[in-house]
Amino acid sequence: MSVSQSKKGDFAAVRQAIKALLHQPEYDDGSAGPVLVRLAWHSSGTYDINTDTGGSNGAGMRYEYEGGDPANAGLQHARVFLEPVKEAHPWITYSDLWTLAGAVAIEEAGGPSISWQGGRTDFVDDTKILKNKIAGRLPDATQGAGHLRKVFYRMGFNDQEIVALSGAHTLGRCHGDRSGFEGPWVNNPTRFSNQYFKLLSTLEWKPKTLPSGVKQFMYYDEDTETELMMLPTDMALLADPGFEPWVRRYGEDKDLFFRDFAKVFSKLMELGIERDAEGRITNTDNELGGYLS
Ligand code: HIF
Repeated sequence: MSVSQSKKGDFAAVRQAIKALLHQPEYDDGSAGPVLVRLAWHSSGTYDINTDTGGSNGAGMRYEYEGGDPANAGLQHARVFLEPVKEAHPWITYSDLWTLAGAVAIEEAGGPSISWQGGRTDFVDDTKILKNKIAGRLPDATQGAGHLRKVFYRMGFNDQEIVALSGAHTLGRCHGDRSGFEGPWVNNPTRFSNQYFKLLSTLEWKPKTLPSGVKQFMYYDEDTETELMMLPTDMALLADPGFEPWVRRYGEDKDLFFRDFAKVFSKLMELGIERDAEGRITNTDNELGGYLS
């Protein structure tokens, strides 16, 4: 057992520890932030409003059934970045740590402040993950608008919220050895902005088939000599009459995007969580429940 560097519930100390590891000169574009945002979202985005299963309680990706979901390929990098934080602050649950890391990464990349509350509990084994089949629930980037609606309506989001969330693809990049897709969406992928919407709605995107046979969309930016990319699901936002007006609005109005994004990302982190009036989680997932009370 390591000695805790903070008292139980001192999330400010954990925030500091997360901030301190974001700068990673040897990794990708120099920041661990984007992959931490992806970890936070994939840990929450399994929620199914109809069966009230999945969501950000549990940290089920530590177990093979959910961790080995092909949609989660590459997220071990994020978990490895965070392991020293867990060792230094062993009282925090993985489910709190992963969601908090996503929120901190967005804020530190210059994004809006994300309202975040703790208290999630971790599964002690994989029983619930196997019983509820918590895999295969995340979106497939080769699909179109119908698939996006199916997956995000299942989590309880509407069209405007789907588009607002999508702005997170300003951060980070695709990796051939993780998803099969390649490249960043924007020129400065460690800076949170509404650039994704601007580029999506104003540039001329061309289909491109990678040597592996994977199909994506590309734009070659001559100024920076960088090739930018969009996924088929990103392009689907532009082609759909319910999504497209929001793409344009967020491209034109950064403040509106930041406000709406903060709300919807916070909602994403709370999927599957029920709280009482004091903010304590009432649907804990194991006998370690309510660790803050
Ligand atoms: Fe992503 N996303 N995402 N995503 N995502 C990838 C990478 C990131 C989808 C597919 C992919 C959201 C929605 C969707 C981030 C954050 C969010 C990759 C590349 C794929 C294929 C993975 C790799 O190869 O490393 C699909 C189909 C989505 C439904 C629209 C969210 C809104 C945009 C919910 C979201 O927050 C982030 C950040 C990354 C970059 C990760 C990195 O390692 O840099």
